[in-house]
Amino acid sequence: MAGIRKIIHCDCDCFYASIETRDNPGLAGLPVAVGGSPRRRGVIATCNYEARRFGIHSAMASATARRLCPELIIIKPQMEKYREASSAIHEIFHRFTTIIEPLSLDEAFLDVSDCKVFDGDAVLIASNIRHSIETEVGITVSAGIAPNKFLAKIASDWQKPNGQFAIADTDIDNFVKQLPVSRIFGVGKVTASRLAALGIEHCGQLAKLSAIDLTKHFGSFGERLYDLCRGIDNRPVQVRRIRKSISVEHTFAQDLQGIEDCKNRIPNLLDELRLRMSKIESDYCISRQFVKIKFHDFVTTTVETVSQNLNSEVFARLVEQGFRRGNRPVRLVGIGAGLEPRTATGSCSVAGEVASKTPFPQEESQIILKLE
Ligand code: TTP
Repeated sequence: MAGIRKIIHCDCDCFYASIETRDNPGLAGLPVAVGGSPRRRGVIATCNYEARRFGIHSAMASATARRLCPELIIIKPQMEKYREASSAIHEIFHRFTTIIEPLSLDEAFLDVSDCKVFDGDAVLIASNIRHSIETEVGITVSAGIAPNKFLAKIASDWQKPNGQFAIADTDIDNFVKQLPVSRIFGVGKVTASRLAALGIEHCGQLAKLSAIDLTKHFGSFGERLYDLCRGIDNRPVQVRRIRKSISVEHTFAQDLQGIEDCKNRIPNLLDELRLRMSKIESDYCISRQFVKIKFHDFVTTTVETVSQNLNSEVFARLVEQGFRRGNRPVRLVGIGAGLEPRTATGSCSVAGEVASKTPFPQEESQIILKLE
C-alpha cells in the first residue's frame, strides 16, 4: 500500500564489548565489561550478555560490578576502534539508503522505503545488513523493522541480541495493545506510576483515554502519548541530527576539596572541549557556556550563561557559582557549550536566549563519558 514507510532501526549488541571480543577471541563466553578501573572510581560503559547475567549494567561503578562478578574482565575503552567500526557499519548502511539518522556510534534509523534492493523487502534488507556487519566488521547487530521510528526501535530490542523483529502495518494494533506503557519513549518512572494510578499498564488501556483527558493529565506530552499508544509516529528519519550541545567532563580519582582545586581543572577540560568544538564549528555557533559539578554525595548542579564563545574566565565564574551551591568535596567537573546550527550563509543568527533550568545534556554526557 502506498504511503506506508519502511523504517529499520539497527542497534549493535553490547557494542564496545563486542569489538573487544572480536579483537581478542579468547574472551568469548567470559564475562567482559568495558570501562574504568574499579580502583580508580571507574564506571562500566557496557558489558557483554554473560556479564549482564550477574546484574552488571552500563553506568554501574566498576567496583560494584567486580563485587557482583569477581571474575569480570574489565577492559579500558579504545574509542578510536569503536569509531572505526562505526564508520564501517555506516558504509554498509549506505549500500541501501542515504536516509540514515545516526543516534550514536552503534545505533541508527534507516528509511528504506525507496530502496529497490531485494525488491524493497525491508526484512531481507535488514537481514543482509546484519549479515554484512557480522562478516565485514565482526560483530552482531539487532534490527527492528516497522512503518515508523517508534515501533522500529522497540522491535530492535525484541529479539536482542543478534536478532531481528518486524512489525507489519497490519500487526500494529495487536502489537501495541499488549505493549507496557513503560516501553514508550519519554515514559519514565514518574509517568508510569501516574498511569498505574489510573489503572493503566498497557498501551491498549492507554488508548481508551481521550486526547483531552491525556492532555489534562500530561500536558503537551499527552498528545504524543495519544499517538504512540496507537502505534502512530510520523517523525521522519532525519539524515543529520542537530546537536544541541557539546561537553567534556572528568571524574577524579580523588575528590577535589575546594574552589581553587576545581578551577585548576578548567584548562585541561577546555583544551579538550576546544578540540572537539574545532571539528564542528563550521556547522555550529556557540550560544551558551555551562558547567556541571557533581559533589562527592552524587548531588549534581549545573550553571550556565549566555555566551558566544568558550571563555575560560566565564567557566571559572560558573565553577565558583556551582561549587558554592554545595560547598563540599567534588567528584566530577564538566564544562560545555550550548550550540545552534549556523544559518545557510554560515553566520550565527542567535544571541542565545537560555532557559534557566536547561539540564546538562544526557545524550552528550553518554557520548563523552570519561573513563579512567
Ligand atoms: P547501548 O546501545 O546503550 O548499549 P550496548 O550496545 O552496549 O548494548 P545493547 O546490546 O543492550 O544495545 O550503548 C552503546 C555503547 O555506548 C556501549 O557499547 C558503550 C557506550 N555507552 C557508554 O559509554 N555509557 C553508557 O552509559 C551507555 C549506556 C553506553
